[in-house]
Amino acid sequence: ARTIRREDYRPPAWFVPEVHLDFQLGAEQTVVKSRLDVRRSKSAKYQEPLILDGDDLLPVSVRVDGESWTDWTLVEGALHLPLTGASHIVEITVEIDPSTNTQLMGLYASGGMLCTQCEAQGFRRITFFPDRPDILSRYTVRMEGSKADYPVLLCNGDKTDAGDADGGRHWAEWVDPWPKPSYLFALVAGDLVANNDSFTTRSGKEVELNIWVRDGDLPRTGHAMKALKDSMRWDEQVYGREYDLQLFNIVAVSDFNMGAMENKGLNIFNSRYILADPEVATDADFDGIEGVVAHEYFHNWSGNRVTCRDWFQLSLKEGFTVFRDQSFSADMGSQALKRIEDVRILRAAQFPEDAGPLAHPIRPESYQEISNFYTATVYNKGAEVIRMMHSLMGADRFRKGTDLYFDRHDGEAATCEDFVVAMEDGGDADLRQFRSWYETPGTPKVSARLSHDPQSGTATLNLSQQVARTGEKPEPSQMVIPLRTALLDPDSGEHEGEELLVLDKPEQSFQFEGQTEHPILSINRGFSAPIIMESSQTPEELAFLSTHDDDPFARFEAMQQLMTNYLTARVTGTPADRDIVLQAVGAALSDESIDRAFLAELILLPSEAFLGDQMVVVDPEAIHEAREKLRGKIAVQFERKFRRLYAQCTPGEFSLSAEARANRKLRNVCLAYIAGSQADDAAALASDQFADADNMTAKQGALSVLSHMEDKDRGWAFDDFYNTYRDNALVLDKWFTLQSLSQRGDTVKRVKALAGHPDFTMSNPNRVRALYGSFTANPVRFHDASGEGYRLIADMVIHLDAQNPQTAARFIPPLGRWRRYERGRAELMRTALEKIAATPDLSKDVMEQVSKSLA
Ligand code: BAL
Ligand code: ZN
Repeated sequence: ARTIRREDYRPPAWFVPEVHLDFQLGAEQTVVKSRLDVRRSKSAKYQEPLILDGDDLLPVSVRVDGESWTDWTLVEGALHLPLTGASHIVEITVEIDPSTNTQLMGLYASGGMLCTQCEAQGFRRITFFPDRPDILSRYTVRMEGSKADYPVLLCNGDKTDAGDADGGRHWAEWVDPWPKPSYLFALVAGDLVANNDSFTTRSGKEVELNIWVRDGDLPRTGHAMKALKDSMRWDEQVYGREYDLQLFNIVAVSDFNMGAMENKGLNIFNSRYILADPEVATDADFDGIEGVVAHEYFHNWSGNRVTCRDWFQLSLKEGFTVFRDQSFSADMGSQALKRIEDVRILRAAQFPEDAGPLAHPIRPESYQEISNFYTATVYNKGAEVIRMMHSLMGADRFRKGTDLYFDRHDGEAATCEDFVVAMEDGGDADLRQFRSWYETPGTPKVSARLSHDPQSGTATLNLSQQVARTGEKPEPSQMVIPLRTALLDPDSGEHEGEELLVLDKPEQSFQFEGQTEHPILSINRGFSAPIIMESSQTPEELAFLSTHDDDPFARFEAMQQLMTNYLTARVTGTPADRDIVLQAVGAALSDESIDRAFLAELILLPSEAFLGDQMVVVDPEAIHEAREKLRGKIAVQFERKFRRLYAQCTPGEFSLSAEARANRKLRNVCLAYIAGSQADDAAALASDQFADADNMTAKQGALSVLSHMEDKDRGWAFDDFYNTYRDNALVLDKWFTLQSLSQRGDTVKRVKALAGHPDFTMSNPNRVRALYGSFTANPVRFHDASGEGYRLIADMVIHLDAQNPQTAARFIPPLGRWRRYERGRAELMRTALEKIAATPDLSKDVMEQVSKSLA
């Protein structure tokens, strides 16, 4: 496959200021007629042909300036037209078949409706077009289809006209006044009902809001609607951004590769990020909806009004928008809990990516298939980079920077560099060296050593940074690393204020006067930089921080580090002090002042995957054993405490209040610990919770605990769950997920059996992720020493690739990290990758990931 490089960017030779599209819709055949007003760029070389991208298209007819036109060629799917004038009208007709579009890119059928997904390069599967984000066009769309099958016809912008047509058909015309790139085009035709509401913007404009779903789903749209209105208000207050159309539509779709899509005025969502009520959705599901609704809404400015010049700039809109949605969710709920969650995701998804064969900078230098770069690096590390700018500049200057960015680039396709320059100009900042975050892959490591001179009362903090060497850059860059730091009094835990230390050299020291005693170092508070901190803190210091630090994230982090140090030592057979871990957990459990949701986070052990990431050579079984042993010990030691807390957290009337949610969360954590103590009544306790639950958080928590138990204990609950929710696809996904995550020795066999279950289908990405994605997130079973898990995933990828390459390629990274594992597993993982690589007709998506993983 061809490699596309950032440095090869060339401005377009032709622009398309106006587009008219006419859709004659049908599930098996849709006729698309386009009328493009094309203008040669003044800077384009004379006689550059007009090149219109196409993927799997054949022109039925081509006309130029009203005349039939046969002088065209197809080159790698694209239509080349040798045109000589400065402007032309090009009219093209194509026919497409949405019903056989299993890639879910372009126009496809899902559950009786027709919908689109165009980002990144799906529009070229609908019609011939210069399908690149720096071509901004005004779209006028006429769509016509069967009134019975598609009573609702939606497109971007505002509906300008509608009417009936012959043969039981009807039509609608939509105009989007805002010029946009083709990846933001969207169309939906289906039998849908709307949750209809409105929002008045700060300048007094009334916006109609609709969330479109299938008939029975209407009662589950309230939370998404609230999230939408909260987002609209928040973006006005925090970024000064107002909505810019009369209408904002959201449509929920069952079959969707991504979480959702920010098409102008017509967001299309994976239904899992819209539909919720307490019976079917967990508290985490509610949060996911709030975050994704906000994310897509925020794209209206960071992505749509200011878009990307090319796909190398993807983090321009994604990193920034993730930062915006994270800040929003923190403002709606708890800053501390949100930060813990965000860092957990970063460490689970991004750090491993950055340490493996698919590492790339947040602004990649090259790609073969852009779909492979919708990564945790571009999104989540991208958000961390914006967050660091926010920390370095402070909220006011940051806002001045973003104001200038939106003003200066409104209606343009911009670059990451444009963003940084606007932040510098608007926020009066010098980000010269900071730019290395955009070009450097790998997670920087920072080591911190604090020494103390009692004579002078001076504490000295020695910091150094190490950036991973990579093939692409000869010299590692020095990063600008903002570290929120405090020195805690070793007796009281108090401090005289936090400082923002900026590490921007290979080595640096910072002095603190007036320290009569050796203070305790609290560094990278709030996870102010996305780095790996290597501080040689003693278990005593970590335990101290875990009880005394006034920064909740730092407190959580200290406990995690304490547990991690103990566990990694045990895995490698090094002696380590368990009592101090137990004491720290005990102290947390006895601390009456801690919020219950925070306590639940504080006493959770680091995940097996995270522990593996800390090891030089990963042995998943040894990690599992060590972790289970500590879990069992904590459970037994504090069993009475867990039981008391469990009883105290017994829910009253269901509510989404912070307090009720905290109770549900801590109750589930306690239940898991009680089960970990091997108590005789654990199965009964979990079964009772399952049977009595009036909400999915409690139900899923109980089922998760049962999932690891024997059939006699768990069987009935899984059957009951299945029979109750078999008609609700999103809940049934949980049924698959929980079985895939079971630690039981027969999980691989069970996953194989479930693949043959009548409710399993490879054509629904949510279902595929529920069964197989969850399985790869179950380290001890996916990494079964037999290699059975690897073969299962390899065979599934080969099968899925023929149907949906984008989703198939997402399963390569878990195998791609083979070099990190002990020799036996590494060999088996590599063999699985080689089997995939040897498959004929692999997609570009899978091929790129596999070949990079084997290189
Ligand atoms: N733009 C793709 C989906 C999202 O990040 O919102
Ligand atoms: Zn996004």
